[in-house]
This record gives sequence, C-alpha cells and structure tokens, in this order.
Amino acid sequence: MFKTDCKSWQKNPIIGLTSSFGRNGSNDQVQINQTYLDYIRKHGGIPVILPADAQKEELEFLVGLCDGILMTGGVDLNPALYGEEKLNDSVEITPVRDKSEYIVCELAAAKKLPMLGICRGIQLMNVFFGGTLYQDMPTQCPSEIRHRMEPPFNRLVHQCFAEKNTLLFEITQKEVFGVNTSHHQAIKDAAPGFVVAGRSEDSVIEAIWNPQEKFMLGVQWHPERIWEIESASARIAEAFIAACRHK
Ligand SMILES: [Mn+2]
Repeated sequence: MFKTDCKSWQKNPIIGLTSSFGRNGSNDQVQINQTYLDYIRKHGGIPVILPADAQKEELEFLVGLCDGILMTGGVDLNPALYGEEKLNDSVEITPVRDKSEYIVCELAAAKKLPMLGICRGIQLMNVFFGGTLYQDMPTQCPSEIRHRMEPPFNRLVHQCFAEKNTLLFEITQKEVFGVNTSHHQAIKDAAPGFVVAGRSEDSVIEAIWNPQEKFMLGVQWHPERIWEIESASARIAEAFIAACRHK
C-alpha cells in the first residue's frame, strides 16, 4: 500500500514557489502563505519553496528539480526595474526578493517551464519581460473599485472579464467571473509578447499571458484563496498542474 502511494506521489509534478523576505523584530524571515501550498497540493502538485534569499547556484539547483514555477504575491517591485523612481512612500520594496525572483524567472524561461504568476507574481513576470506598472493605483488610476479589499480575502468582490481567444478564457470557459483583490499596484503596459487576457469592470488589467509559450499566465487576484467558491480559479490550477505534468 505504502509503495503504491509512494509511486503515485512521485508522479506528481514539483512546483517551485517563490517566497517573501521580511523582518520580524531583529530576525530576517523567509515566508510564504500556506494557501499557496494547498492550492498546489489540492490540484496534484508537490510544492517546493524557493527561498527569497537564495543565490544563483542554489536556485539553479532548485529550479532544475522543478516542473513548473508559481510566482507568489507580496510587496512591490523596485520601480528602478522598469526605469522609474519611487513615486511615494506607499511603495514598499524588498531588493533581496527582487534579485532572487529575477534569477528564478530567467532560469524558468530558459527551461521553458510552465509559469503561473499571482498578484506580485504577474507584476514580476511583466516587469522581467519588459513591461511597466502603476506604482500606486489610488494616485495613478483612481477607481470606484477598491482593489485593496479588507479581510477575509476568500470573498468575491469584483469581476474579471476574460478576453476571448486567450488562455484564460480557454481554461475558465467563462467570459466573466468573480475575483478577490488585494493589490495596490497594477500593470500599466504589458510586456512585449504578452497579451492582456482579462480586465476588471474598471479596466484594470487582471490577467496577461504569453501566447508564444506553452503556459505563461499571470493573474492579479488571488485564486489560491477563492478556488473553492469560484470554479474559474480552480481551473487555473488544474490547467497549470496539467501543463507541468506534460512539460
Ligand atoms: Mn483587482
């Protein structure tokens, strides 16, 4: 029995998950929200944490073990990465994490690994491949929708309209579905080669994908917190893990 279980477990794809880097008192901490791990496990993947403070050699080894990469959420990217100065004090950066995630992105792209970006993850993918961001949505693109919801985060608070003929629509089979929202930045210009796949009702970009790659999708909301109540978010994980299985 154990052997059988072990074998089927070994067939599951290994998914590398990026992590946060922060401080708690005098301690530096590498962290990840547990919901990301369960989102991967519940859809048939094995989560492996890629430490936010890892150097290149360590990441080369770890990414080498992976069948796919999930770029997770977190604080803002350094605006210098897309050629801008910090707009105001609302922009909170962690250069240590930026550096390791750039290496992960480079390695994953070179290996053509399936990539899913969530929240900061979509922003990271977009900036890495040459796109730009709104640094502070309330200042730069004010809207009636507040894209920073109050907890609990497992609620649907605005909508995403999926563009036809995109991977997002192909996966979800829905033109419109509910999402949660917990971001203070958003994509301004999509990176060269990427296509906008979904927008909210106030036209904020909620999803991008790269049609030249097998699976390179970013979403601005947090599907890992709502997949049990909105099938569109569950299907994203199913399609991602399926792509990693057949990489
Ligand atoms: Mn939003």
